[in-house]
Amino acid sequence: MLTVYSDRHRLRDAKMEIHGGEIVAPFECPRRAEIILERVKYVGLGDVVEPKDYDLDPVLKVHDAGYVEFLSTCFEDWRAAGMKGEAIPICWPGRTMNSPHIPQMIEGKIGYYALASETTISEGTWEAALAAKDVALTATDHVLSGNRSAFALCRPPGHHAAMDQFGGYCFLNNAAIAAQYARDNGAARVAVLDIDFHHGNGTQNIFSRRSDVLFLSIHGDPSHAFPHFLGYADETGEGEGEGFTVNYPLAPGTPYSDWKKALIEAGDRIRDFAADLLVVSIGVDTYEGDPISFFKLTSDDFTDCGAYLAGLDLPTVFVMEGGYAVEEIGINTVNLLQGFDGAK
Ligand code: SP5
Ligand code: ZN
Repeated sequence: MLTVYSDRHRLRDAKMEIHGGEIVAPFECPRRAEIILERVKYVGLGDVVEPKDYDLDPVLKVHDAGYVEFLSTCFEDWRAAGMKGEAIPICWPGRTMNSPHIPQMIEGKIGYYALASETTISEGTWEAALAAKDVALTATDHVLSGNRSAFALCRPPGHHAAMDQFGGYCFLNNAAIAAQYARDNGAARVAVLDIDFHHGNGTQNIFSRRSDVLFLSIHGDPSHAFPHFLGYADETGEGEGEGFTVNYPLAPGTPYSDWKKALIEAGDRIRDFAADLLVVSIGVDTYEGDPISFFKLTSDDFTDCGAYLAGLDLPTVFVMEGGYAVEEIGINTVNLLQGFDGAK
């Protein structure tokens, strides 16, 4: 399998995250991508290529223009306002102040465009996010041109990024950008299967009103896990999109045997949908050793999952999302990809 990778991910190197009431070093760190790349090379998964450059058009098909403008200027605006640290929201339009006005001052603006406060916008974040979308688009082009699969080693991740909100370590929704790009370049029906531990609230937000993109997510029950406010089983899509959003929230402690039942149900839905192309939001924070999650998958389970996905027999783009057991992230991610390749 081809891997698409860019060194520019290193430009996303935030110094802080709010976790458990403390300021800690971010779980989502540059070493994650380095370790995955090392493992890709070590096992000889396939060629590793740099991404091509794409402009903002594919981004603006799924994200709001004001949001994109905000992301591209946030850090400099923050510094210009005299702020010393990384840009971080402290106040946002919560349930009791749901006004449509977008504040001009960066502290208000960042609150408007944020869905969580653990994630800062640091110097270089925008450049890294742009590179990650190039990685996802290059991998998608590889599959659209007739190859069976490709691995987009994206960093920062994307699936929490909504049409006009960032958070959960995500800024641009790489998987949604890839899915939309596939729609615009020959694939009539695209399925996005999100197997990161966390619900893909951003991807759901982007496609919930559409019937041409099927979104499915297997994740920690939001009643117990981030992102807390989306990902319940009764969210099934809206309007035209009714029936094209499918959520599998699973309980704390879920082992692979139960997780796989949800995977098989999701696979059946993808078959019924008759997708032309599959985008897999691959997170390995479902691993038993993950520091912020609560599923119990083992490293071998990822291999089995990859083999199952190969059985869906679809052109497949893997887009990297989460996984915070950093020392094992390479083994777990590449096991899944090798499981897919081995089952051909
Ligand atoms: C892409 C991705 O995986 N993003 C995840 C963002 C999660 N950020 C908030 C994590 C809060 C974890 N709280 C865990 C409490 C464990 N005792
Ligand atoms: Zn996650």
